[in-house]
Amino acid sequence: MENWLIKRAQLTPNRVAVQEKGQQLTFQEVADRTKKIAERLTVVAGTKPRIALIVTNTIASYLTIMAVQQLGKTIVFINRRLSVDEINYQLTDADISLLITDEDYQHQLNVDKQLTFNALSTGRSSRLDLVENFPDDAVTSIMYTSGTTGKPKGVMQTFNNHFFSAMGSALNLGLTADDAWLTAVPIFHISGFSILMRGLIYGMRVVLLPKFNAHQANELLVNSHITTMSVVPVMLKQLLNDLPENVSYNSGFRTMLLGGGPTDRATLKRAQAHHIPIIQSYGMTETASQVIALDAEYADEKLGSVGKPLFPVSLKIADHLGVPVRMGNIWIKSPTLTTGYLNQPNKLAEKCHDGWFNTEDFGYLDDDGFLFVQGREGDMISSGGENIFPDEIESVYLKLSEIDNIVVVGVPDEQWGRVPVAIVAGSELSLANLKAYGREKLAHYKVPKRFYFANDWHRTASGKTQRIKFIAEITRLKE
Ligand code: S0N
Ligand code: AMP
Ligand code: MG
Ligand code: MG
Repeated sequence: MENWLIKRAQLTPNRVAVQEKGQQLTFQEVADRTKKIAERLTVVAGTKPRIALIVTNTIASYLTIMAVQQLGKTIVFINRRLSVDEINYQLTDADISLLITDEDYQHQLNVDKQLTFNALSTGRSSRLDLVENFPDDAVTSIMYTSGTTGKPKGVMQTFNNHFFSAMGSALNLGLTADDAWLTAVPIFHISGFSILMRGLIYGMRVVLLPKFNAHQANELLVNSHITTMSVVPVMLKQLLNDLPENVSYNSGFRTMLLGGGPTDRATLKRAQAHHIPIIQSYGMTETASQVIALDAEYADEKLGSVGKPLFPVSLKIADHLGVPVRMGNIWIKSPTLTTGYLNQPNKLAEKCHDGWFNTEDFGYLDDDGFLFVQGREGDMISSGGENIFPDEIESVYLKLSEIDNIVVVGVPDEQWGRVPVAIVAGSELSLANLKAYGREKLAHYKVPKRFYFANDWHRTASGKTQRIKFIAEITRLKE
């Protein structure tokens, strides 16, 4: 395909591409500024094929993302909430020599060069011919996800993945020339980055919110022309709590795209009472965002369902081996499916069978073919749209000499959906130390919200911790 940004600037040069607070840029302006940043990057980027970014939802971040694409290099998105150790692991795995961050990011990391976005607007630059094409199968972005076993894996996303994702979404949600998509989900996650790619492909205005704040978002949704917004369940709840009874969103608002984790029916009902047009969706980093979504027509009738596969996508419910069953794993076949995990050539194949990808989520289809998600295989905890794997937390804590045993489980939480709590055994354990250690070594949202001290440790005959017994006991243990 032709270079999307150049193509866009040719087709609709004067349309607004991106907006943040009072500032906005047209597609032509984005193309011009991006070229300048890319020319500066040619001097500092070095020869490695990938550049890492720690971004917030700002125009400076947006332009740098565009510039890395224009250089023909792969963007490695780093979740800014991670601890220094966690980030260094990803920088090493992705073989990064240049990391670009905003001014607010204060940590020094294991890279040859760490620059700020602002530093790219000055300094020596070199003339550059921008890439002519965005090759279909070139990897343009990488985002890390954790798993039940081992360290986080870099999910590789190609131009083709993003293109088909944008197409599938448009064919479901529709598209008009005056669409404007409010982007409060982080652009380092696929929930946010997919909006930037849709913006380029559709010629659509992207409105960036640097920090999610329900009141501020509601003000924009009520008083300005926003047609669409992406949210995870915790954001929707906060928006509903902040929205007065008799106030509704601007008349052009047509889609609240909800995904990233399960939503309770009470919240969906509250949204209906406020006449917020919710589109429930289901997707993941590996599928370059939503692959299943509920058509607005069925919002009432199929409340609680995440809908049907988007036009380019196929779905089946099957057992581990891919044999269809009534209730079981959710399997997806889609042109948006990742081409693989960085440095782990066999990992994707292990999850695939006959071209189908096993999401490791559970679900069933009702008689009309609507998907209901029932949960997830293994121990993953979904907290406010971030995935947490107990294994990762346990192995970090086991490095502490005071800890003999630890088990981390997810418990329901009114705000975040689920949160991790830990049951520990050891000597001279102090709650304050355990918390402080976690906050240093782990992303804050992964630090167990509560610690319970156990006297007896449940093991199987072979010596394995019996997680299930601890879950049953959790309410009886002493904090
Ligand atoms: C909800 C968010 C915005 C909350 O963050 P906030 O308010 O900025 O928090 P802070 O002020 O920084 O911190 C306050 C305290 O809260 C803790 N905290 C923050 N986040 C979490 C969390 N998730 N869980 C638990 N605790 C959290 C902080 O640690 C801090 O605590 P203390 O005071 O103790 O230090 C933020 O969490 C957020 O942005 N969440 C959304 C992330 C997201 O987008 N996930 C989706 C990932 N999945 C996908 O992208 C696939 C699906 C998809 O593409 C999609 C999803 C949604 C909509 C559309 C799509 C699509 O298909 O297009
Ligand atoms: P991530 O890998 O961060 O993109 O998270 C994707 C995971 O979030 C999926 O595999 C599901 O477990 C979960 N998820 C996403 N959307 C939904 C939804 N609508 N309902 C329930 N779980 C969801
Ligand atoms: Mg994730
Ligand atoms: Mg130890």
